[in-house]
Amino acid sequence: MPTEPVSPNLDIAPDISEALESGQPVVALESTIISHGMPYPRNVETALAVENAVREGGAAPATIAILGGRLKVGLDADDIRHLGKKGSDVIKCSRRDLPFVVARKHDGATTVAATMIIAAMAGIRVFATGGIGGVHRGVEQTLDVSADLEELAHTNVAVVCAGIKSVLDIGRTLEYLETHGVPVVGYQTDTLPAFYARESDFGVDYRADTPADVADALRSKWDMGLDGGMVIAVPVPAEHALDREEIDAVIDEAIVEMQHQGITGKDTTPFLLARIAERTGGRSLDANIQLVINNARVAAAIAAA
Ligand code: PSU
Ligand code: MN
Repeated sequence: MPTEPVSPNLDIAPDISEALESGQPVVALESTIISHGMPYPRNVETALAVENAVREGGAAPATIAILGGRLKVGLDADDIRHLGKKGSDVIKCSRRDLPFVVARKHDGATTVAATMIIAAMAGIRVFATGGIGGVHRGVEQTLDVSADLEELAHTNVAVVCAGIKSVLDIGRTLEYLETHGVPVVGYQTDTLPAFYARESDFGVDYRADTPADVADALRSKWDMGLDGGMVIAVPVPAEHALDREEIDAVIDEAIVEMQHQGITGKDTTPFLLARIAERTGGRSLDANIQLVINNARVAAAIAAA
């Protein structure tokens, strides 16, 4: 297994370092989904429920964030409440934000990219979230490509998510991942899930039906020295899925509104998530919560395998 440079600013919670030292399964969880991805107090309830789902799956949950400039691996409930209450007053941190947030001893919520970096430092290989960033629609004008993709290209952490949201340009996101050698795996599906909806118009590179199947491929990848992550795409449970045409129409409207308001850069994903939740009367938020909990269960099983 690869080793990563370890920062002097890294704090691993005692239960997590014990689990890692004794070879017990650990699942990393991100914090931008708490502060920027969902409204208070459901963000806090969800983060705690996701940790429980990991525990029920037989793994230790390590929620990751930056508190007072320390890279925290494993938060307690008070830390999670703090991030959930502060919401978008916490700095959304991707790779480029880490130097200043750490040096200035600020609080930061970690995106998929930053969570992968810190998880890798701690030696955690499996990470569960809702959605990853990708190539945005309109990339021809904006060049908006999430740093999450670049991190997946280099950092040795598997990301269990609910596929790729149609907020993004799904086809171009897949092309980018292919170029960078990141396998996109359908968990018990041949079709790439589209977050709120169980299906997109795209297939996956490989289908895996069991946690062991995924774990074997990860081991093989890293044993060969092929650095980088893997996307494990899990469809939202059928009873919580939204209708594809309906959600796509809502997303189209939200994107037009975002362009009118001149929202760009790191504010785009939080804006779109909030607007979509508003326009669906909260149904997108319900789906989002259920899919993250489901991903946490799958990630725990992969980590155990
Ligand atoms: N997708 C979601 N919820 C989220 C995010 C994405 O459904 O909370 C967050 C994740 O933290 C992801 C980040 O890493 O947004 C991507 O932001 P950007 O597109 O600015 O890279
Ligand atoms: Mn972006």
